[in-house]
Amino acid sequence: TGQTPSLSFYEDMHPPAADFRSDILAGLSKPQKALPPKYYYDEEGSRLFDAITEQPEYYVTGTELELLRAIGPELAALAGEGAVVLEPGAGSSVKIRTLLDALERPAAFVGMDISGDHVRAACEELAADYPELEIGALCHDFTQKLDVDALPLSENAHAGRRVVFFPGSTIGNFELIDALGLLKTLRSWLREGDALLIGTDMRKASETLEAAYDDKAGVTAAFNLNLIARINRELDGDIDADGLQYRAFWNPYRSRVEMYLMAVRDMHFTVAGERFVIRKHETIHMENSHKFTLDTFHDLAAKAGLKSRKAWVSGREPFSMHWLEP
Ligand code: AVJ
Repeated sequence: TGQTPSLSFYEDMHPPAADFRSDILAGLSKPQKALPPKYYYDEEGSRLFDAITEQPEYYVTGTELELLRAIGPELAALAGEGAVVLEPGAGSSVKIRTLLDALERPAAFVGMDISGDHVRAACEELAADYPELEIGALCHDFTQKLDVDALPLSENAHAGRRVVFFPGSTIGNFELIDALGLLKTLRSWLREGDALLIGTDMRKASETLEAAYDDKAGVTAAFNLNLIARINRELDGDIDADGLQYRAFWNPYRSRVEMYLMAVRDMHFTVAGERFVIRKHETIHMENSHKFTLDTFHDLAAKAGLKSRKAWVSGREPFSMHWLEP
């Protein structure tokens, strides 16, 4: 219909399908049980994550948004007129809107996500509010090659500076070796003069960190236990969630918050027809959230061939935004 905002393009690059069953069985079979955090985000998990961002202890989302708003004019100056913003894991969210609003007449936005439906809906929502912007959506994941030059954008847009936007300290969820690989991938999308704008959470008092990842209202605990419920539902499992306690602790030696579910007693359970045992006080490793200093993040970026042009640190709980260039 004439009312539906249209995208400049939608391209399905057919990312390799994730295999929930084999990933979960493999994780539960490890000597240190572990569940891949990418499976947190089913419908209920996404709702619970949104609820986490509203908890008073979880400073990450609010702090980053505040910082992004504060540095808007500086970002506009660095990006110049007619920039092209690319966002992996995109984006009808308030963060991308804040960036687009700050920039001087951006030419285009390209959203990417492993879920085609999700990225398409998010980009269509954005298109409704940014009629001047060329907006494209890509169903794509990081492990796939991407030739940005070949995207069906206008000549005018291709001439603009590329700004790859990767907020949320998502980089912190990867093991450092994988974070390096991801930075190299993002770097490969950039030409001379283009930039990666990335948000990274910083080291701070352990009390602040442990509270942020184990809020009083129990939302983060529920977020973790939701993955157990999903396994029970989708893989015909019988894990007793009441026998698992959520624990988050700051590991200063690895500069990260580590999140676990710990068994309060021995439990036998079945998932997808396979039998498992978890012993009292044994843990399932759920997620890591790495925290950086400006220096440790710059060192990592440098290994990926990215130089720091500018970094900003939020006023209250320290959180950083980095403008990196090839
Ligand atoms: C969205 C991955 C950045 O590590 O802060 C928050 C995920 N997990 N609380 C983070 C998360 C539990 C979050 N990231």
